[in-house]
Amino acid sequence: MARTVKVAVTGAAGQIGYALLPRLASGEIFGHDTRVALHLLEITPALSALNGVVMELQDCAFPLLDKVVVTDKAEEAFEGINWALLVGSKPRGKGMERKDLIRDNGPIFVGQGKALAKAASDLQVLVVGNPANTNCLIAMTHAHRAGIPRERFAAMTRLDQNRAASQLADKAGVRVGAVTNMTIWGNHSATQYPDAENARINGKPVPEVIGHAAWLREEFIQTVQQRGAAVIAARGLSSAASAANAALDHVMSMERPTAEGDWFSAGVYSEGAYGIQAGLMFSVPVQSQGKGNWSRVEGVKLSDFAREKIKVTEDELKEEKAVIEDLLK
Ligand code: NAX
Repeated sequence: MARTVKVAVTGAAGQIGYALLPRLASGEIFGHDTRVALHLLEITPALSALNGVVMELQDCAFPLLDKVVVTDKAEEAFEGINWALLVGSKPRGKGMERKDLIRDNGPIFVGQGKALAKAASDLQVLVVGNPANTNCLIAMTHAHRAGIPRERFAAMTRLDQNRAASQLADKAGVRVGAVTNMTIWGNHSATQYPDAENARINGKPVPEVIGHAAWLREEFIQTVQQRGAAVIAARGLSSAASAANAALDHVMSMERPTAEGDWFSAGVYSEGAYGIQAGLMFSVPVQSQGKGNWSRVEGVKLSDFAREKIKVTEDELKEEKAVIEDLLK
């Protein structure tokens, strides 16, 4: 047995946690020669529910599941971890504005960002809890002060990528594996821009394969932007299995080299590429060289239409940042 990978999951008693933990422990993510230790963080009132989840994990009898740490203290949860999946945050309540949610959840990521100083030197972080991009910016800012490189942080837009690829495959009548180069630009929110112009189906540009320019520019984009709301309307609960699946896809994409010519989407720190304001966590196309080393894909061609859409989501991220500016100090 080569090694043990330590994975922290926050909000582990929540619905995404429930879908995430068995798959992490099963060996399918880090390989069948790697043990997995789970470091589970919850708020104190949810510890009892979390203990129930841990009982279920025991009852799965996963041969690769190493230690399980259950705690309500971030410093304890993050001790020696290689991966942090920051899922825990409060959901948006009835009548709550996005701004209120940002103010409510932002402080969680100040404390957790600082506590990440306890992690292993190869730490990688994925922020899932909403508003994911801005929460990620907060956590990254505080962790960076403790010496953790900014490029170890990403906000999750993989669910949006998967949703977009699936819509395109359905329209083209192909299997979803035929869709590559799927970029989500910007925020994990209803302003995101899913980029069909640069996506490919069986290696060919999507507009050539699908043809319906109006569908690609209107219905496709809106369907992807509103997919989370559509799932809530149908299920009465927000996406959980697909969100957990996307988080695991992100982890696997970072751990392994990206297939030649392809890329995936992640909300990463902007240094001004593509004219996007520096200092935002902005989803762009990235390629991994494996083991968490990744680079932004440069030179993707953007039409005037794309630039307009990207501006809208950039403006939203600037506004979100302005709302939590004090939490970055
Ligand atoms: P749940 O409400 O089922 O679970 C959240 C859990 O987080 C709860 O158990 C809660 O006790 C815990 N929690 C709250 N504050 C915490 C803290 N300070 N430290 C540790 N744990 C804490 O929500 P769930 O459906 O699991 O969703 C979790 C988050 O993912 C939400 O913010 C949700 O909006 C977000 N999502 C993000 C997605 C993305 O693509 N980036 C998609 C799915 C999902 O909507």
